[in-house]
Amino acid sequence: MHRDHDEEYPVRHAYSTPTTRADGTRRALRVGLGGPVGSGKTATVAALCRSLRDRLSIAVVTNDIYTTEDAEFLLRNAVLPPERIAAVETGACPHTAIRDDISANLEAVEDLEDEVGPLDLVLVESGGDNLTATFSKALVDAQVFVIDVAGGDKIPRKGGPGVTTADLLVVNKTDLAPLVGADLEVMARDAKAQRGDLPTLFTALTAPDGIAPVREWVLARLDAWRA
Ligand SMILES: Nc1nc2c(ncn2[C@@H]2O[C@H](COP(=O)(O)OP(=O)(O)O)[C@@H](O)[C@H]2O)c(=O)[nH]1
Ligand SMILES: [Mg+2]
Repeated sequence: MHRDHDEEYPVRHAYSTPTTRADGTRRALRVGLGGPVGSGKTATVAALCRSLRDRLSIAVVTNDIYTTEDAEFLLRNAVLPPERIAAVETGACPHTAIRDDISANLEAVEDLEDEVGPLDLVLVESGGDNLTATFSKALVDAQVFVIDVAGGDKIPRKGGPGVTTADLLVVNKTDLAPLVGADLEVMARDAKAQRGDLPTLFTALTAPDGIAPVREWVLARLDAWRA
């Protein structure tokens, strides 16, 4: 490092992409979903699509390291028409593709907007990652971090950028809490200590309309986005 002159680093991805499209219309709200493998990110994406697709125009971008498995799951379960689902194969650390070199993801989002027309909501699912995964602000407008009770009730306490800074923390699979001895009150208390005023929601996607709390949060973000 040179001490004899001030270095000016380019400010990479520290800004949000423009909120309007080339034709002047407002672009979709982009929401990123991150979190460990198996916590329920794809299940959350699927449930959100099912419960919002009749009132919103939605598209999804999935990230997998070596496969397009999550996109195939969403296609197989017909949560959206196929032209609304795009898969990015990251081939490397999943967080690189959502935080550092976001070009493949940004291109996928922009292609969807161009190809299926004006969208209200784009969901970007990260490849399963560890507790450090965060999205670039140039890729998404808001991020959701999904953990589950089966990973142990210690996870919120362990912190990390996903848990501490995500716009929404989702603690999923509460139906399993009694089976794995997870104390939801401890998880809520630790999450509060890590996150201050940022919201934490508990879900069981196995329950009827178990996605409801997350859906309401997304709709509130969308209202704020449109305002
Ligand atoms: N018991 C239970 N299982 C769930 C819940 N949500 C997701 N799963 C299951 O957990 C597994 C991993 O979910 P998935 O969405 O693929 O996780 P991802 O790797 O984060 O995308 C799947 O078998 C889901 O059916 C839940 O709330 N309760
Ligand atoms: Mg997944």
